[in-house]
Amino acid sequence: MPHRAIIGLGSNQGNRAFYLRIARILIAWDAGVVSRASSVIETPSWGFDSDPFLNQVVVVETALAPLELLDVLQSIERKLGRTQKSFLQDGKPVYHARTIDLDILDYDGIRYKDDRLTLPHPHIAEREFVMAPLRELNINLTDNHEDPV
Ligand code: PH2
Ligand code: MG
Ligand code: MG
Repeated sequence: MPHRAIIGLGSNQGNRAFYLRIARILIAWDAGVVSRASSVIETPSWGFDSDPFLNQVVVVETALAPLELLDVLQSIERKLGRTQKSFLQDGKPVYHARTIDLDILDYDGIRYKDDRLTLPHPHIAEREFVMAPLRELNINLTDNHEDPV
């Protein structure tokens, strides 16, 4: 039975619309059916000083387990030229401009946490660039997940 994963796409380097479009195609190729897609919106970079982003949220019906899906998404990020990973410095995230960022926001509503992946994505509620596309798709991820992960 397929699982429902919700994925956030972001790009703020190079031909942003092209990277989002190719990412959707590679997701459909490697991960499953892209059953829904929000509009692509332009958003100011949040949490660091950089160029504006194009952001989008898609729903994917996938047979992959969460960590398999993460492997596939990271491999697509590498194929599309993503070079640097975000990391923590003194407990605060340090972000870089990127050709493509693919984040699993939710996977069947499950809670999960290890070194590589936290589900649901911990910063959904505070990020308008994620909340606006979710509202457009009528998906509410924040009510189900009120307690901190
Ligand atoms: N992603 C980040 C940090 N800041 N800002 C916008 N507007 N869009 C993003 O996708 C984004 C961000 C970390 O992944
Ligand atoms: Mg991100
Ligand atoms: Mg990411």
